[in-house]
Amino acid sequence: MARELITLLSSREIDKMRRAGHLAGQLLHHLSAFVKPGVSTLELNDEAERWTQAHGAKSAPLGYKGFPKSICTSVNEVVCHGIPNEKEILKEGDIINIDVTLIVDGYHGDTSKMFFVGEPAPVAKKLVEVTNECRRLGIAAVKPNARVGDIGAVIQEYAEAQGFSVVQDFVGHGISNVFHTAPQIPHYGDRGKGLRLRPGMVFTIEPMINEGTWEVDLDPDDGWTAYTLDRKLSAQAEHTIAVVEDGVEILTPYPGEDM
Ligand code: EYL
Ligand code: CO
Repeated sequence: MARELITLLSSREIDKMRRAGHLAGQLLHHLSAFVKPGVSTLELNDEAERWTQAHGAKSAPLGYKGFPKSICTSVNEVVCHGIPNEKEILKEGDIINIDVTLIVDGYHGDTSKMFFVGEPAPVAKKLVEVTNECRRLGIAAVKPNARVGDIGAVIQEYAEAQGFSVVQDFVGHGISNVFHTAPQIPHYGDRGKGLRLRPGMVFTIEPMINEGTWEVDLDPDDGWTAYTLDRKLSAQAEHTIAVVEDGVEILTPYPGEDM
């Protein structure tokens, strides 16, 4: 495997990542109050864009590779990159991932979280809990001298032990003053393999966990929306993290949660 150049961020740059990341976590928390039956995913998008501008930040997804909206809203069988739409109305029992990326002072904070619309079915509740635990375990594997494969291994082992599958077509990514850069962070793999982690590396961990098959299917019309191939449920949880001397720092904390 070819060696890639991985940028190490200075503590000044990590300060900027922290400011962008904390604001992104606050935006997710703000949007949580709007998630209820009868609300369209476009309304969530428009509230996100309004709040982002009011806080002096910029939405990174808007216009990125032609993406048409400010956030991704991925409901039920949508794996990721769902496009907010006025005709998509949340209903009782839905699960939705809201994925936000803010730019503050040139640096990016990228985070996503699952929300329940009313009361979830038991399998939906378990899928979301397992997905949150996958993210927690992946983050807990991060420290200097650990390897990228350690992250994927703990996520894949836990998800599969719980009877679910790990999406392979989308991975975590380096992030800084650019939205997506090296390294890639698969949410599957082998312990002890891959890039060795060093203080100053900053990347996302964003496992997508499926109820059924891990295979995905891109929407042929919009070219963005990824569905589960079997149209069973999918969930995702994302943080931007920094490798620090004594372990890991979550740069996108969700207010009131330690993860
Ligand atoms: C834009 C562009 C196809 C996002 C993320 C929006 C989506 C699909 C072409 C990653 C990659 C968000 O938030 C993200 N990762 O956590 N592309 C993204 N787009 C887009
Ligand atoms: Co994201």
